[in-house]
Amino acid sequence: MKPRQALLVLLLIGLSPLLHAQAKTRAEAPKGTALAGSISLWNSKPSDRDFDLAIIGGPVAGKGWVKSEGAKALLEKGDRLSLYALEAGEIGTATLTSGGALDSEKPPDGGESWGLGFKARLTIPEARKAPYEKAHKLRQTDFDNYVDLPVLAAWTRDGSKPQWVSGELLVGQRAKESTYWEAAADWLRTKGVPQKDIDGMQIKQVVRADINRDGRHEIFISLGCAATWGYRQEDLKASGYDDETASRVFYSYLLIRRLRPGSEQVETLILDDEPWRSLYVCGFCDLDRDGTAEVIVSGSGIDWSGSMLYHWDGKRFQAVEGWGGGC
Ligand SMILES: [Ca+2]
Ligand SMILES: [Ca+2]
Repeated sequence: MKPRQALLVLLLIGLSPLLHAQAKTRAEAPKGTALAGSISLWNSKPSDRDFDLAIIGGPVAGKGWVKSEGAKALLEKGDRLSLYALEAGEIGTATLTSGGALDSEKPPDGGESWGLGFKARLTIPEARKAPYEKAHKLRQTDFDNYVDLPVLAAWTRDGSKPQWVSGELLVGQRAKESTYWEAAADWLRTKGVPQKDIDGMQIKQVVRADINRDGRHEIFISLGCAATWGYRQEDLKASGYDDETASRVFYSYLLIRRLRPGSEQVETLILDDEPWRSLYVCGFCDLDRDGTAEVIVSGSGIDWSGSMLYHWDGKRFQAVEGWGGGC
């Protein structure tokens, strides 16, 4: 072997771990870098003022799924995000008017996640005003025409259009009963919830969408017991329930009902089962472009209000959790 050839071989041997590491990183990296967040429009006109925009997180090439601090470094003042209402489609843009701020240096509960918030100015172009008004009207409640319109915000690093997927709000704020009630009640029975507590179930939201584009709908059902957690705790104590029974009486779920892919069998997947909070679908967007849209949700509960997303890892939905701010 000539000296130059030997040098080349040595060089390649020296580089091989690096080349291998790079190949491995690329294979594991999501296909795009993108982030999702949410804004809640509480009875406000978009031009009224700056809004609080909560960023949850998203896939980052070479890093996998990031949240809060990892997402903070990607966005800066002046960046624009696309805004989507569940069924109305793109309604406009949010332009960041501040840098990102974490709700706290350390999560107050010692957990892993903390909230990332920005201020944003919203722009609804003339051509999108009609869909925006339609979405706004759909969220009007019987309570003094109060409106709570959750809006999905999406950003891609390469500037491409976010892969938003439309949903259909089947049961929302005005719903009193639902054709999904029986299906949910059947499912609660399998969980051992006593009948008298099933009778008090509330279906809070039902959303239909085809998030994996196989031509079949996934149905998202948010349900819970009618009474609030605090009230029921005292109620149960007075009634002498033991802990095990109490755990079945308090319930709050975000479920997916769907036909198992490649089968005609109905299956129920649990996205969230924390009894102390209620989660609602805010929108769908395929951030990592793997063909299945992520589910962006928002909600509130005891000492908690925030937004999260779920991504499909091929076997189950994995949560990326944020807290505080947003809708
Ligand atoms: Ca589907
Ligand atoms: Ca995806």
